[in-house]
Amino acid sequence: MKLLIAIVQDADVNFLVDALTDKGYRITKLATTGGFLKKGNTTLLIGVEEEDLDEVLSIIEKNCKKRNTTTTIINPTAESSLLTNTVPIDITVGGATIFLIDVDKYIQL
Ligand code: 2BA
Repeated sequence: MKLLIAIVQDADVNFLVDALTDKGYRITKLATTGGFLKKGNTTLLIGVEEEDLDEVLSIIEKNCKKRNTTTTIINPTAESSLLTNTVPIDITVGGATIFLIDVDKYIQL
């Protein structure tokens, strides 16, 4: 068994969770915050048998969209870090960031 940790955008999560649970996959949903944007996102823990991994990854890919957003960062060329020295940058968020971990044991008591 593998533990798939998927960080997805809040806008995608309801469709994704429905698509996965409709297929019988079990999910734990955590409310999380991205370190860079400091905005809410969602982390899903999905325990999945190896033979189902490709299907789960494909469902995630279908339901998680890339989106462009703008944020501001401190201008690296500015001499001080005052707020007036911030510059806007365009970034693309998503579709999904996925960590795949081998599970030693899966126990339900
Ligand atoms: P955030 O940390 O809020 O990052 C949001 C987006 O900002 C990222 O999208 C990326 O496009 C950009 N970004 C992040 N760090 C950056 C940096 N140092 N310089 C320039 N741009 C930067 P994604 O890559 O799609 O990541 C979406 C969310 O997935 C992240 O939200 C974070 O919560 C998580 N994540 C991504 N990579 C991770 C990692 N290696 N470890 C832990 N969490 C990760």
